[in-house]
Amino acid sequence: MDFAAQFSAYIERVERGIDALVPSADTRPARLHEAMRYSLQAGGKRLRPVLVLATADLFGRRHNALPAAIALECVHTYSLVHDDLPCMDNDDLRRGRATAHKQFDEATALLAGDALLTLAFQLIGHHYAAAPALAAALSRDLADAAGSARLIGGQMEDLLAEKKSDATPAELDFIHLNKTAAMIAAALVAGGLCGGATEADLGRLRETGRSLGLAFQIIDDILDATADTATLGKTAGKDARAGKTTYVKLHGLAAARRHAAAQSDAALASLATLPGDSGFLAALVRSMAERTR
Ligand code: GRG
Repeated sequence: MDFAAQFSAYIERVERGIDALVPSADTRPARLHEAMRYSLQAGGKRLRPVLVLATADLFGRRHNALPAAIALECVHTYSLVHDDLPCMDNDDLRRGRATAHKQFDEATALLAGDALLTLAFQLIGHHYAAAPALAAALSRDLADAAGSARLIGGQMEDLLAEKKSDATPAELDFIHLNKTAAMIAAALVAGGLCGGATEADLGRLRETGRSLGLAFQIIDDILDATADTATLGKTAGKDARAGKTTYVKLHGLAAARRHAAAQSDAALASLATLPGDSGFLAALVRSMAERTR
């Protein structure tokens, strides 16, 4: 199967998984479950759940990785819903649709985000109950990636950095590593855990996620500066308007592109140290380096 066909097959599994594993829209209270599904089913690139599934396949898929993949997408989507709220980034558009608080209201968006975060851990607890060591490792790793020192900590420092126009490269690295790379690394590790990867390979997956995450965020900054809102499905040009410190602002577009390419190459190099055929994951890294949204 070529990359595009394999990618579509993974995306289809993710979409079916979301439909099957997230409470139906008529579950009481319907408004809350509608809002959770609205944000999850708006599309998105599905990078994190596809990373979980493809990495589990690389290691032989010892356990069904789909619930873990949907758990990762739930945490990611909650972070987007909360990031869009008026008290944070205050955005009206996400994944080509009205943001959750615009479509519903602020309180519903806040609760839908809370519920998505909680659902992630429900999915892990329920679906891996027969493999308690795996359930514990998945929960621990996801909680670490999403917690106050990583995803939420990165978001906190990002908000603090917005209030000053002179954030340093080291501060920017902290933000990128925690706000973006932590969840990407967690996706690779969750796939490795479901596939039965060794500790050494889990370390290699973490290393891959760090580099892929940095590349992904630099490209996000480049796209914010160069692409249009319709293509991105979210408001473009926000960083420059807010005077935000980004790779593009600190180093210029050409250097930002070189940094992104170097990080993608580093991700490919660490992928190459893994056992088995990592061709699909390598093609995914390359497609993320070339993405236009
Ligand atoms: C509110 C705890 C909390 C965290 C918010 C995700 C986030 C942190 C902020 C959104 C803004 C941003 C640029 C985050 C960096 C990570 C990132 C590039 C997220 C967007 O991921 P994509 O492009 O989104 O994979 P889709 O919609 O395709 O899933």
